[in-house]
Amino acid sequence: DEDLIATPVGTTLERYIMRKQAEFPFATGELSQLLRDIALAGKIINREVNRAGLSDVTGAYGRENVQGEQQQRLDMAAHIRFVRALRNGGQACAVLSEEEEAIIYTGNDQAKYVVAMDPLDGSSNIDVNVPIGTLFSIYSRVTPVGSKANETDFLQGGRKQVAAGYVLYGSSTMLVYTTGHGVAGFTYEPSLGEFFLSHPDLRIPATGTTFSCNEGYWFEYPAYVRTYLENCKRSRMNGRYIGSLVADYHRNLLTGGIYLYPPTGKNLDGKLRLLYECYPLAFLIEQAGGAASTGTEAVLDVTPEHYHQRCPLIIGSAELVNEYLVCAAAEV
Ligand code: AHM
Ligand code: MG
Repeated sequence: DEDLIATPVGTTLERYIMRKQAEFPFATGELSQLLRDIALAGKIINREVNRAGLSDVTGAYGRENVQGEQQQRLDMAAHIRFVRALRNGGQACAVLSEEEEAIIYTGNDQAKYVVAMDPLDGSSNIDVNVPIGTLFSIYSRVTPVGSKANETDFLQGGRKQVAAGYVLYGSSTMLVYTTGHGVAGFTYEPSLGEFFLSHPDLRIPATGTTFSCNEGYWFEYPAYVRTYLENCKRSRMNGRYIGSLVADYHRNLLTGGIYLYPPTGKNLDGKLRLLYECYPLAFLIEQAGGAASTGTEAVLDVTPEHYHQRCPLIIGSAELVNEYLVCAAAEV
């Protein structure tokens, strides 16, 4: 029977990137190569994530393994892998990572791009076998090629991103990205070691029935946030919160819904980081027809001031985000 022997046929990420590049006659291929490097890093991290449960056997991350060597925590290992892949790939001159305070120079001063990333987000979920993700955001540098990159390259603002995306290590591993011409999703076929195009043009439904928020902070939330959440419950929406940003975002992207990390009494800017968590997802959601807001402005319009700055994130189906904004405006 044909179906039984069918292997996944279709467009590989490689072929897709080549095809897209051909649509832009003046493209030099450097961004394409950078995306390939990121995909490779994603595959390597995927391999580590998949055997994370064995870390107790071989020496837990952050502890010594049987050979008495210090094992890296998995999020730190992902950081190292990523930086190495970008350094070897040659297309990024500097990298900003959640795992390190300062920017990291790759030594490729001739390269055109800088990359901000969270190499492994949702680290508290690693030990309990819950989906985790990698987030990335890419800018063309504004400093001259050949010089050392600096903070002006990273603090350009969300609207200046040239590409952004994530890898989700879930029940299957997926790479989702945009270069500002819609959003494409690829699913990893581990036995072939390839990402295949599985979601050619991802669009988020205009509305949905899922809200994702940590209600444990209920008493920390401003009154309008509680009003909004009560409205969600009154209209019998489903509460779904994994506590892994990429996974919560991805589910809502496919089915329609809203993810909220609002301000709390203690953290007026919430918890999530602007440059490598909020900006890339905001770019993706706008490209997918949805919205991302802080409650007062579009996330992509927030002025970046420093590398690890935080930002409230209300993101998902446009109609749901608008309803939140109505609650926020009524409060003032
Ligand atoms: P991390 O970067 O330290 O892993 O934190 C980010 C994670 C997100 O993946 C998730 O959405 C959020 O923190 C959950 O936070 P909380 O436990 O406060 O609900
Ligand atoms: Mg993070």
